[in-house]
Amino acid sequence: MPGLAEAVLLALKDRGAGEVFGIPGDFALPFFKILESSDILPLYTLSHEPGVGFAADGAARFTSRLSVACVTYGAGALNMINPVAQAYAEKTPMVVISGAPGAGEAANGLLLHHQVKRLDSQWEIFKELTCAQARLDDPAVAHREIARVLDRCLHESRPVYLEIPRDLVATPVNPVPAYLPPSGNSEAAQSAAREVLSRLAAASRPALMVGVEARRYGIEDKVAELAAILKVPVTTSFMGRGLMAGKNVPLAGTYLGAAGKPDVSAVVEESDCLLMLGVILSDTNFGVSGGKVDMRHAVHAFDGQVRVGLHYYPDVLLRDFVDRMIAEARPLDRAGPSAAEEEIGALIEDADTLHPMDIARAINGLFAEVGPMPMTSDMGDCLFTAMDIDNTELAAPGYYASMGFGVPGGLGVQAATGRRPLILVGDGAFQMTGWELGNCRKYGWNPIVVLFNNTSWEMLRVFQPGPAYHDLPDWHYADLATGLGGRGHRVSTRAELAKALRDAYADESRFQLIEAMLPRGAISDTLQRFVNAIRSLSALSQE
Ligand code: PPY
Ligand code: MG
Repeated sequence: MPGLAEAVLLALKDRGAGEVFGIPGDFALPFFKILESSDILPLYTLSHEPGVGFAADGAARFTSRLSVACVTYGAGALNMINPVAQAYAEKTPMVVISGAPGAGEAANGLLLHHQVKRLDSQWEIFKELTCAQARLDDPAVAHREIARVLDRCLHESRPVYLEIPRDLVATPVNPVPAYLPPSGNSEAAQSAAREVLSRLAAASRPALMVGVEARRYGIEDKVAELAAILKVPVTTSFMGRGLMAGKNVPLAGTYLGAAGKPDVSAVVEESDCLLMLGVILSDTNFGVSGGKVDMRHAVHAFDGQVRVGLHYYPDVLLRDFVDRMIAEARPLDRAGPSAAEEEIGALIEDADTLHPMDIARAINGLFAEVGPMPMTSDMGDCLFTAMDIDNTELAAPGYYASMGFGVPGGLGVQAATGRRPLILVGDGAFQMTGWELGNCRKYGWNPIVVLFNNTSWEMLRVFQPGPAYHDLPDWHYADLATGLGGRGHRVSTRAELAKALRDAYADESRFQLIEAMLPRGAISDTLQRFVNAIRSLSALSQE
């Protein structure tokens, strides 16, 4: 019989986990020791727990597999609350493993270090952030508890929480049962598919919007197949930007409501039957549409159910629903107004000052030459700028919108996929988690980081012009790269940016930090439309 820690690791591996991100602490030391000596999954340590959570999140988004974030009790786990909350909101299957006090340790009447109010304060907090939890304090049932929690993680594609008392890590437990795929109601999937197909056929402007669940449940190819049969315009949600990249589906673009390109918004808002597959119905995905999407004529397949107008089919797996649609779909041949994304043109390599749109142009130029790289983006204008990078795999916190994801998320992508990522981040977010780049050398990671340095919390300035606290000092980040084990490039002109990108791409020996100096107030076209939209909506509501 395996010991408890080993049983957890074997079950994780059996369910597809490829690695563990973590930071140890004394309550977690016994688990970490077994993690290393058992050699079941590789361990990547980072510097601060938020980085651990973001790295695991980035890994899961790219691989569509379980990711693992391992921390110690209290000071460690509570440091990771925000990334776990984001993973919950944005549906990433992250397994949080926390060390915990041993069974006898609570009995001596003293407060234990790292304890908040009660010994189970952390448990209560994580209950709110995860979709299933287990405290593995009973070796007789641990195998079933581990399977229950890990299976839920995959079924719901949301974080789960496992707490391991430090004195039990080597206690023998029964082998964990194999993964049990979800069943779903196939009859409901069939009826839903038929109703939706007939609604689509009756519509004059049917359209498809693809959201993150398509990636989470690994069915982008099926969605592409369905789109190819139906021949209707295809869009992605804001969160889903980067989905269907390289899938040979003519993509009209990414829906951003009034912040988006008008022809893409028209496809969605003028549709009389919008089929949303795996789309998170959030304000960032829909809010700036000013209520223009008519949900009574829309179909929303999400979180294990299919909503058709005002009724819904429960217990329908997205995969089954799409399979049933593929089986019976007929071409509708309503290609719609636009089948290709608008181009922003090539970068002019001259001595002009940089604008965010030049960064999009420069990256498009690089990808055209060398092929696309997997991307992560932080929150801020870098993410809005990414909307003008040709549709390329992109993971970003477009809904929960935490800062700090970009750099550690990208490291997670490289750890989990072995692919060299391109990371977009602003100076504000870089100050939070950019230092995790110092861990690249240890693991041979060599991301290219494009740091949008406008010496501001520029996006906040956009929401609330005026206050001086939006100004950030110029820390000369590129100069710090050498000390962290990478190479820095500070660029202020379009020609310098193009050269730095090429040099960075050619130098695979270490991470590359391209610090793109941007004037305050220079914002991407999308952020500008976003601002205009918000202003005109708030003006309308004040009338
Ligand atoms: C996300 O950002 O959460 C996504 O799932 C979108 C995505 C698209 C392509 C690659 C990885 C993630
Ligand atoms: Mg900034």
